Amino acid sequence: MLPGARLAREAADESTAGDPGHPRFVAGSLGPTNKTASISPDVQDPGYRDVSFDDLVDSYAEVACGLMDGGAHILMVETVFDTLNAKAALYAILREFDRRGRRWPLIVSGTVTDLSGRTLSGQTPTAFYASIAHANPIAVGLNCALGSAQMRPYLQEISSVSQFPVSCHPNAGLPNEFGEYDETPEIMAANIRDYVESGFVNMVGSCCGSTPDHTRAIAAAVAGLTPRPAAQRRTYTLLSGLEPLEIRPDSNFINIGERTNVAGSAKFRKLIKEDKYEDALSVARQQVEDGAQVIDVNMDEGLLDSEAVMTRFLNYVAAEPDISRVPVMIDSSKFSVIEAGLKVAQGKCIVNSLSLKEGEDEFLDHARRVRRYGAAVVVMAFDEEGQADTVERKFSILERSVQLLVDGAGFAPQDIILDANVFAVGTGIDEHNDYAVNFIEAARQLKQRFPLTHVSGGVSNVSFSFRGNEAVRRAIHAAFLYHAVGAGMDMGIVNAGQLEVYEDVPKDLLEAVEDVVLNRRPDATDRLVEIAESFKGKTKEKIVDDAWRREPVAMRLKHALVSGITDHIDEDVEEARLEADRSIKVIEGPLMDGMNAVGELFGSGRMFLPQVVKSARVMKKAVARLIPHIEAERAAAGEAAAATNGKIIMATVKGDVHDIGKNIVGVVMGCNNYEVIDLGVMVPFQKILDTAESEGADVIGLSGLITPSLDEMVTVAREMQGRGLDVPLLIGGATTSVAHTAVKIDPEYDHLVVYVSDASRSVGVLGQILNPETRPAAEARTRDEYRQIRDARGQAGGKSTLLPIAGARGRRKTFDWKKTVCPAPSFTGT
Ligand code: THG
Repeated sequence: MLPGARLAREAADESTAGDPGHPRFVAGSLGPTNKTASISPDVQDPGYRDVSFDDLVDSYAEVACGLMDGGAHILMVETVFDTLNAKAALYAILREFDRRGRRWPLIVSGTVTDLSGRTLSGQTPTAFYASIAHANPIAVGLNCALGSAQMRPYLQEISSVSQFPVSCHPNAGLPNEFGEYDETPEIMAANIRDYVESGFVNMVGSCCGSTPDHTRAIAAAVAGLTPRPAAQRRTYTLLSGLEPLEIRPDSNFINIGERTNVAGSAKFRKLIKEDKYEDALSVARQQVEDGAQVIDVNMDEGLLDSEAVMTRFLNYVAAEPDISRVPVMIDSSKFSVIEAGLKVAQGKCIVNSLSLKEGEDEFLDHARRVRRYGAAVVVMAFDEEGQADTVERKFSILERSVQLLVDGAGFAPQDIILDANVFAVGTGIDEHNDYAVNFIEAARQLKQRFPLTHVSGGVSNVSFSFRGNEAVRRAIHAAFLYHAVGAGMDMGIVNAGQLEVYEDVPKDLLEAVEDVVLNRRPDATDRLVEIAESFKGKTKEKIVDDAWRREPVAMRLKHALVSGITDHIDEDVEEARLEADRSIKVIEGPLMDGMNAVGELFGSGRMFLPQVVKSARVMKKAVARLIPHIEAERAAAGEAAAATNGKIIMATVKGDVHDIGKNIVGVVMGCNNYEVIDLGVMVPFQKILDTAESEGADVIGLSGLITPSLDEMVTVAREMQGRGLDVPLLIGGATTSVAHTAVKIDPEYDHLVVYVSDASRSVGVLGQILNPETRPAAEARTRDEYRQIRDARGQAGGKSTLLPIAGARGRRKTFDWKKTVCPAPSFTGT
């Protein structure tokens, strides 16, 4: 029992007793924790995680129990910056509800952290919604990070997709440069009133920087307004990776990429067995580029530790935004492997598959567990007797499965995908001749009986007997899909990018293929085998878009960094190195330009965090390639060797526990060959300074997220001065700002102090201040800038000084329209 919950409950009950017309409720909060389950903090290893799903489930279970036992009326999973953390919280909570046989009302509230309009871990608002909707909350919404004005577009998005009531509790503005919140109760109340009037929200409140006066003003502003109208229950499937995938009745056939399957691709199997995960990712990327809207991942192979390999590969996938934007289908015949996969994917996944082969009890047990992870599910047409090959058995097994899933495990019909078993035809065995026909007929009946449910199958299975003859296999797939999709099949596991258009199949081949698929004549297989030879080897290869490869090398390096492509980095770096007079110039020149472009794009919201981390890894590869040359050149010039570019001590200051941003900065710096000594969180200044001295640090970096950290940073700067240190001091973190750095921190320390706005900038700054050639200019520029900021604000108060209104108007920009030539638009209208 948590005493906090108990105290809140007592206060609420007392307050309600005094005013029975307005009952008070206690919402027990479960925060995001200070670790992220979706991002690797280790430079060397994108597959590594600081915290596991199971760890998170354990601690969330403890908190949830404490809150429920303490008397909280509602549980609230809030400030979700990484949806995988939230899914662990929901897993713990839903499991506890099942154990107690009772539900508490739930609220789930996400956080859009920057201008990219995504969560920190890279999900769009709708993708986030898809990942948590299984918890059936009484409200879903957004809180923190943004002020009431900035939150508008994201709330609008949540409101447009949510079948649940929508909540919002923004900050009182973004913290200003001194960590204060500028939105007055009036401003905030007016913005929130607008959300209600626009029909976006049902529940309102406020987060960081708000006061009881804000709450009062917000309550008054919305009193008597009509909340957002109740939304209809969603009936369309909504899956997600970093981005949502909605499947509507008018959606075209959904392609699920089959190649990331150790049993279905010799190439993929080899790469996984040889531990070549980076290369294995390219198989996944190719599928997505070729149009797969979901990727099927299967690691079932006798000699592999399938659970471990599934975990590791999906962790790698999570670090690749161009792959992880699509949902994952976790394919295994072993439930423990499926669970391992579910524990590492933040999106709404598909489990492939469950079946009745071990009976109803196990089926239901697995189904209920899948529900707690929030995944959709594929059911195969198997039962206690084995796999179904007749239409009747396919239909009756799958019908029974749907009933169990809906009534027994609480699945929505649109979260169920029926697989009526695609078996190979053209095998020469007469009993197999109707396999495709039976699938097609079962698809028709199933889609009619369960219109919201999907019908799927493994398309490449059907052509197994023509292995080795790609042209004929593709023709069989085209014909099979044409008829099955016409009957009601709306998803399929396919070799994305190698689907042939039905109309394009040569007519003679098509006829022979359809004879087999539709079992139109007894000698169909013989006839197809006869003509098959003549089509062998006739497949079109597709063209890849590699125009960027023809740009000059500096542009190629920039493109690789911005797009996170490592494929050609070695050869490009080598080319740039041969053009440069010293290898170090490649880093200082084109590579740094590329990282600056990344910083620019992130700052303006056109890149999001996982993409930045990926760029840093490309940088790491490039730098690693250059290091031996840089060393050799240094030695030849008689300069001392440097193992790294410099040693950085980093710490979250005393009083503050937040370190996710700092960890990311650490990754980015590490990728750029800086040695990072991370002292962790809540670090007193003594420890920071002692370590800096004993380690001979080149730079100290301070981080903090909450307002009191700003004062603590001033203290650290003052102590650095006191001890006579002279290393540069970097300042970063959510509430820090260039103005606070210039006005409050910089004056405390005679040596260089630099504000760094985000992780993507850290390398550019370090590069300039640690290079003796660029240091003087960079230092002069920074000092100059900070002096100007101080002057503009007046040393004393630190606040900006405002001109009187007349003075401000006197500065108005005037246009002389007579002298200005306005170009005429080339057309008018829309
Ligand atoms: N239903 C469901 N899941 C499934 C299947 C299904 N998962 C696995 C499988 N069937 C679908 N995936 C594949 C993947 C590859 C192939 C067939 C089905 C395939 N591969 C080539 C072969 O074996 O000839 C391999 C060629 C190569 O090595 O490159 O055909 O039915 N729910």
